[in-house]
Amino acid sequence: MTTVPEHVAAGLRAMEVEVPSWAYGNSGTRFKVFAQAGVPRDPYEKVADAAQVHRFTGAAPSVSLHIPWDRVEDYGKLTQHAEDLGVRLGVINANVFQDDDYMLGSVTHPDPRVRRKATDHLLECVDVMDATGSTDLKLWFSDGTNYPGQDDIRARQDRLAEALREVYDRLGDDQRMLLEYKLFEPAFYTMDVPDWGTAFAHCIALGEKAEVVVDTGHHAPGTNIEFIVATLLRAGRLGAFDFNSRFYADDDLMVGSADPFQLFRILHECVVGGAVTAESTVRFMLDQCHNIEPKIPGQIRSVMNVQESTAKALLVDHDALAAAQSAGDVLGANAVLMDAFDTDVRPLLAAFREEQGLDPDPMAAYAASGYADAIVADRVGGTQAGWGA
Ligand code: PSV
Ligand code: MN
Ligand code: MN
Repeated sequence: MTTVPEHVAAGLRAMEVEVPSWAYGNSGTRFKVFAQAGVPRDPYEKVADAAQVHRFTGAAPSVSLHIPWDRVEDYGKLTQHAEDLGVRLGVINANVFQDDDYMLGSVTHPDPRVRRKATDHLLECVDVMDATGSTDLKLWFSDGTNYPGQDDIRARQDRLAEALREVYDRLGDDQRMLLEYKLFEPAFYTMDVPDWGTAFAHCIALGEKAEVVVDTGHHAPGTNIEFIVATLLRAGRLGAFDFNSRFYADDDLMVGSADPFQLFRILHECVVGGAVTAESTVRFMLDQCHNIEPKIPGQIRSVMNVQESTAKALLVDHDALAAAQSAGDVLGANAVLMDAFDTDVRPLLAAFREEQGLDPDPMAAYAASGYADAIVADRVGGTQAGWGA
């Protein structure tokens, strides 16, 4: 029987992955949405599916909402529903990118009427946080331009700063603003928050309650994401991750599927930076779509992938690493890291799950549970994930 070192168990207990409500709805590319049988018809059913991921992994106790995709009449009822199912509502994601008014931008739009409408939506999201008890507001803006000269780059930054300030000032003492950046798409010449530096600059100007979100799919190919993570952790401004995998752009594939080594390197920096502890305020979220694979198993697999990379990062021998680094032993230091990465942690994770009273094989346990058949029988006419809905 594999024994789980206590510091590894403590880190794994601290690694709580937040799942996105939109992962459970139908999704696709701009070419085709493939409908799957049994997908949720409303936010209540999305939360129910998210609860299955926690039931079998024990590591996904919260679910992010996206407003208006998950708008409901009674947020207290949805909060209670989540609690009844053993999970809680997490980050509230604003959506100012799916309205005709936002063609030229939302909070950076040249027209003050559109800016007002967008900012009002962000303020509505803070109201939702008050109702659900969510502590974090996540902001991603599709704002940007397609052509040089289309709009004034600096004026757009001023408009962005003004809107962020208004929303920041509305936050309660225990609430945070998490600002997400993205290099390109849907705008192709300039995005108004294209990179961590722009997000960081706005967060610094706003105050301590503003932190940066690193979505792993939002960088240029070859970008050293773990360096960004280390830098933000060092500055105390890493608020959260949107985890996913990509081969090309913002592919939103399962985290750890395209490049498990990159995920390990990112999580190593998180361990070094103290982000994988019970006291950490860094949120580890998934932002994925399961276009061709079944959605709940796709989420379970993703949580397991995060756990595997976390376990490997926790196994790094930090004393040996520090000794090799200070001795200038380049190959020795690299070997310490690679030893951890090359460890097969699956038996360790199986033992960890058994210690928690879980099935050691979450994928098989979910498949055997009958839940997938039950939702196909129960739910007729599932909706899209939000994209195009
Ligand atoms: C934008 O690409 C993004 O990563 C933002 O986080 C959105 O809120 C999310 O995708 C929607 O899936
Ligand atoms: Mn994202
Ligand atoms: Mn994205």
